[in-house]
Amino acid sequence: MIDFSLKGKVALITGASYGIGMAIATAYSEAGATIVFNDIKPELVDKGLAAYAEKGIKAHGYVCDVTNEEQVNAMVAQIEKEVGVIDILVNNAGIIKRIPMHEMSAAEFRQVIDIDLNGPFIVSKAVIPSMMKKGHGKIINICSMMSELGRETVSAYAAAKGGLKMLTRNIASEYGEYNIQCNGIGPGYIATPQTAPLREPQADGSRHPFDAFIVAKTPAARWGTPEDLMGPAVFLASEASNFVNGHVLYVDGGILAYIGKQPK
Ligand code: NAP
Ligand code: GCO
Repeated sequence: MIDFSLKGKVALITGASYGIGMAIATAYSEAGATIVFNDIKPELVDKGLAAYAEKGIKAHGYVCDVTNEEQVNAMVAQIEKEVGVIDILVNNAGIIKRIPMHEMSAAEFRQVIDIDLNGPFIVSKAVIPSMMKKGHGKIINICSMMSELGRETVSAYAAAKGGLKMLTRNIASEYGEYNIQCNGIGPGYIATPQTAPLREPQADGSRHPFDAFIVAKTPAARWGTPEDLMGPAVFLASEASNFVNGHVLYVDGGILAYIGKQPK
């Protein structure tokens, strides 16, 4: 019997007050897991808790900055006490800054690397010892198209998400023998607040050129939704993927397979 169930598991999804993180947490809850999430702002945690409650999910929310090792260690200890040992970690919290590289300050570059790459290192490091003791664990890093591709203005984000792909492979290499699987999900272009500026209609009501560009670039001919990530995230958190390790599963409607529309 193939086992996609997450019954009895405790899942921590970082930055999951809304967006992709919330969709993944909702899927995990539907598959039977107990949901724990954090966010950097208390008001977002409250908003997240209310949104989960509305869906009938009893989530546990914590205020914690993923770049702050002390806060992360304290949160993980508190979760272990109040909810249980974390079986599944999804490193979802992330930011993007769209600034041409020659105009970007080193401080701005560092901030993106800090949240999108150092954060997953810090949170993974905090949960791995208990996973090793328990004899199993799943770590899922939310990567990006930018783990593979570059584009104008996203140098820091691409550097961080490319690094996150390699951190994924390294965690898989280092802890596979403890029955810990670490994989990535590489979402394509997903309609969330993070990408809202790329979809904003023009002053004359016409489509944002980037919006039209993405639809043309995606064989599925549409933006993804957070719900598109639910099935792949459950697969990578479940026993069904126990021999999948160090892989990045791109959920991109086919973008990475496609050379682009040929000129008419
Ligand atoms: P989002 O809407 O911006 O959500 C990210 C969440 O992380 C927010 O709640 C954010 O809080 C939180 N966060 C930011 N910094 C944090 C910190 N230091 N500590 C804890 N939480 C923090 O993003 P999303 O679009 O749902 O994306 C989620 C993940 O998927 C990100 O890693 C993103 O890079 C990745 N991704 C997104 C897409 C896409 O097309 N949307 C595609 C590929 C990958 P604030 O609201 O306060 O910033
Ligand atoms: C951008 C986008 C992206 C996506 C995503 C793609 O400005 O190009 O925000 O980078 O959000 O990560 O997978």
